[in-house]
Amino acid sequence: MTFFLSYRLMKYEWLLSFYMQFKTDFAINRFHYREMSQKSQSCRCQIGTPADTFGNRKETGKVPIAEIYPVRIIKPDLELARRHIHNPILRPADIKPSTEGMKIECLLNPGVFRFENKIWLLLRVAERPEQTANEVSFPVMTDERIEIMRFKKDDPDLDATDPRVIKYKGNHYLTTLSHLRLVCSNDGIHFTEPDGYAPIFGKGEQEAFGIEDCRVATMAGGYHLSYTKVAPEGVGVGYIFTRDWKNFNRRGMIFSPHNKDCAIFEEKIHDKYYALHRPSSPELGGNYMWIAQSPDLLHWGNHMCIATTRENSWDSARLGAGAAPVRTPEGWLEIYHGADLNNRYCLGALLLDIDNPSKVLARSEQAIMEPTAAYEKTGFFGNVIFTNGQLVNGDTLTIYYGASDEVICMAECSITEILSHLK
Ligand code: MAN
Repeated sequence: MTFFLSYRLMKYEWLLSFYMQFKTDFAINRFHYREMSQKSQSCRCQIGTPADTFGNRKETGKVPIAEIYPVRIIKPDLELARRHIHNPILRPADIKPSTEGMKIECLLNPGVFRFENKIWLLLRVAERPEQTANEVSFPVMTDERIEIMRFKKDDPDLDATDPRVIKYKGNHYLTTLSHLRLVCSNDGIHFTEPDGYAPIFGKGEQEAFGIEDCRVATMAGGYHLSYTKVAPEGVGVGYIFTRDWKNFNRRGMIFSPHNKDCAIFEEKIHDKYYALHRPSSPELGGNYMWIAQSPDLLHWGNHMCIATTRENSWDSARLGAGAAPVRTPEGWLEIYHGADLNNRYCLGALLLDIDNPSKVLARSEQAIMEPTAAYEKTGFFGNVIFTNGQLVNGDTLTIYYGASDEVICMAECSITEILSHLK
């Protein structure tokens, strides 16, 4: 239930979207790199509802009241990330649907790793049946089979104002079902699906609503996958181990609901494994980043909260880890996402003590990347930059990210530059 509360805030927004889009564009252009202190320069600029994201904007029938929260952006992002000119590097049309009758609506938030001298992405692929004028339909997994649920659009019990969630008579469903798909590349930009590597689908009741946002930690001996398991009973973190990407050892849920955004460190510290994770405690506390230790990657303890949301900031509503932290001479560098009350997702950085990563040495005040490109502002769920995969090559950090919950993009940063901004 708590999982769905997080979706509550962004309904009823599309009415003001054109006006707010104009305001945001205007603010960014006019005050770029300058101090801004006006209210409401940031807003959710999602254009539309589930039905209209792909072109049928007039069919919603409901004219909701906008809930746009005033958020003060003190300064625009630090402009530390250089977006690739070929962005988006992957779109839904570039990948084949997993099953006949399904349409890929979104490619999102890939895990990233090197394997057999290539760069690989483990994409989150979100599918549903082609939508029709009168019905909302979406898939769920039942007994390892995909079942399609359908509701009439004019059913008064249906609330489909959030592109990601369907609410019906007190029950919540996802509009799409996600699985994980492998693509690989020689240059990190042009990706294709290799033969012989099967998609990874949700399995069992705990993954009835799919599997999402998989981090890949590469350590001697293999690849450690931590991903979001989505079910009507709750959202938790699953763990899978593989050496060859053909045989998978599924080890079940390692962080129970409500929890997600689990990034496993790629080396042990004082003989213990470490992971960042994001439990949600909506009544007391919030959507904060925690750290935990484990002797074996399956049993986690010694939990500590290391970063909370910050009022009036780009990360005022929730935050969560990106990929595995990067070892640097100054400490562990973690690129994380933060969202404000309007569900605008940006990236920032944390620096953690190298010997005791529960100690935060520094945290970026401004975002290091925020949605400014057209493909980051508008899409299935606009104003989103979300990462859970990256590569390190010397001083270059290559960040792969989902933009607007619809397309895959890439940007590069200098680790030294990020560290110097954290001082
Ligand atoms: C959540 C997750 C992500 C998604 C963002 C933005 O944090 O479900 O997968 O990209 O929301 O919608």
